Amino acid sequence: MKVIRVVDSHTGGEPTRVIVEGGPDLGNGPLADRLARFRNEFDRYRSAVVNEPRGSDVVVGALYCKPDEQNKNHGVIFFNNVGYLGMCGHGTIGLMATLRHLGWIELGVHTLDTPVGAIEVQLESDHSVRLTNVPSYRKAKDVTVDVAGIGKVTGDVAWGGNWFYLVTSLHESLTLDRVEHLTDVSWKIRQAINAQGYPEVDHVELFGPPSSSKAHSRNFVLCPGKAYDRSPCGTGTSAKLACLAGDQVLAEGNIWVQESILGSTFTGSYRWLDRTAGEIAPEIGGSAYVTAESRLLLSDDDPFCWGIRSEVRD
Ligand code: PYC
Repeated sequence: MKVIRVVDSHTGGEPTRVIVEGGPDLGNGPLADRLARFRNEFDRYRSAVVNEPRGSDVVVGALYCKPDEQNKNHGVIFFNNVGYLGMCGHGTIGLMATLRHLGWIELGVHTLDTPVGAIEVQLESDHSVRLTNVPSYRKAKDVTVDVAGIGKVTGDVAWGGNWFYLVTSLHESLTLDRVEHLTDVSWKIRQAINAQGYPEVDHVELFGPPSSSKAHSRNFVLCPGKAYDRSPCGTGTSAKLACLAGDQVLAEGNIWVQESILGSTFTGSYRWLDRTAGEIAPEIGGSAYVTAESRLLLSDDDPFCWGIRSEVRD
């Protein structure tokens, strides 16, 4: 029997399950190499931790990699019901709250290695985190796609640690009772943008007016495995900030408050890294709360020991 120790948290309603002990041994090279090993040799651990019967499509997993002699920084690999994420904003906030809960880190600034680059994370209190994300940029502006049953949809393709299609032309009402419809629409949009020369896009984001007067925008974010993000999405907000910067809608240093479909918020701002290339350093702030500490039991005689592998439905 294998035992995996995990700590669960949520960030603006979106869950993160951090493996703190008993995960696969990926060695101690660069995080991108460790991710390749995870994917190629130990993928069943991903499924065992986040998929049913122990998890659900909504859970984002995080394999925490302790600093060691060779790697002085904390490290993390994020994953979900269908694969791996480059970076994860809500997951980073959840990870920091988890490490604080365990007494493994102090308040202050920490460097966190991810497969797509190192980020700087400031733990401001037991729950509150501010992170400077990987350099983010817009790859293509005003890309129009013809979406089956919907018609023409326009948006921007941008990187914020994951790839996003940020829809600008569609004005759906973003309320929780419409999640099934929003998922359906976003999934069709994802298929259309993937077919039209952007196969890398695995998140689709819709925008609408916020419900709070303190926020600037509300979003609905469809994740790669067809779950929707309960949080405002840290990497999605980073991609959005790159577009707002490029369009001169938000000035360097000014605050953008992004509201999720639940009404939870992240603050965002940015610093220019390269104006010509449209590259920014996004800063994202949010809070997370620990919800459970568990020991996952993996026994060989359990037919669903390694999780129910969910294929993405079409
Ligand atoms: O916060 O970056 C994020 C994120 C990505 C997928 C779910 N949450």
